[in-house]
Amino acid sequence: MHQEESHHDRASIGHRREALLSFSSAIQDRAIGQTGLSRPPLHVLLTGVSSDSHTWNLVFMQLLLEHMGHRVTNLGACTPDEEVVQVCLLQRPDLLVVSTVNGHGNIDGERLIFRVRDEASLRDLPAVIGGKLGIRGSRNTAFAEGLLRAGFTAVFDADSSLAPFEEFVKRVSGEHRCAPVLEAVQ
Ligand code: B12
Repeated sequence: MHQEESHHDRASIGHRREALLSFSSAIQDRAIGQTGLSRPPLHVLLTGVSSDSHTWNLVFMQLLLEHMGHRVTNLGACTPDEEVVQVCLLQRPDLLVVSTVNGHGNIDGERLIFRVRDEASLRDLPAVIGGKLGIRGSRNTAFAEGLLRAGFTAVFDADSSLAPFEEFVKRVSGEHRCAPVLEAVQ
């Protein structure tokens, strides 16, 4: 009787797993259909920088990306650099989005992206930073060049509209899929 039950349990777990898989693929199809995405959603890793305790910027960015049809892992505020790197290595997101508003973003962001690019397998990961990059208001754009040189793929200032960011995400979604991790053998 006990054995029968466990056989039954296993069968029912199998059915449930199948049902879940078809459910999640239905959700994905629906997401693609509803958002007009012609490709599967991106997995976006969203994070604040280590010193920044602001959270509404992260909530806003998560909602924006989800509204575009993408899947977001939000690491929240004050995330240590090492945690961002480890989650990138473990989860292999398609895009890293760093949001910062406390004014230290140009310093913390530069240190973070140096650390990310230190990992050979994360060198090509599309990674952007945006928000209030410093404490110079509209002159924060001056930080963009340094952040790009440090390794970010794109930099967005809070004063500009979100359209360029949305365009960028669409480009990543169309042209880049998370490649299998194949490190170049020299
Ligand atoms: C609410 C608030 C707080 C709350 C935060 C509560 C919370 N849970 O988040 C509290 C009171 C805790 C707080 C604390 C501090 N704050 Co404060 N805070 C604000 C305030 C009033 C609103 C921020 C907010 O929630 N906005 C709503 C969200 C949705 O908008 P957002 O953050 O601006 O994000 C938008 C853009 O920046 C952009 N964006 C953001 N990230 C990204 C990323 C990408 C890729 C893209 C494309 C766009 C983008 O898109 C978003 C939507 O438009 C702002 C002033 C203001 N009016 O902006 C100051 C402000 C951000 N804070 C400021 C400061 C200095 C601090 C403190 C350092 C103060 C202190 N001395 O303790 C601390 C932070 C300490 C720390 N370790 O970080 C300054 C930052 C200075 C600067 N950058 O020039 C501001 C600008 C106030 C000011 N005018 O001086 N703060």
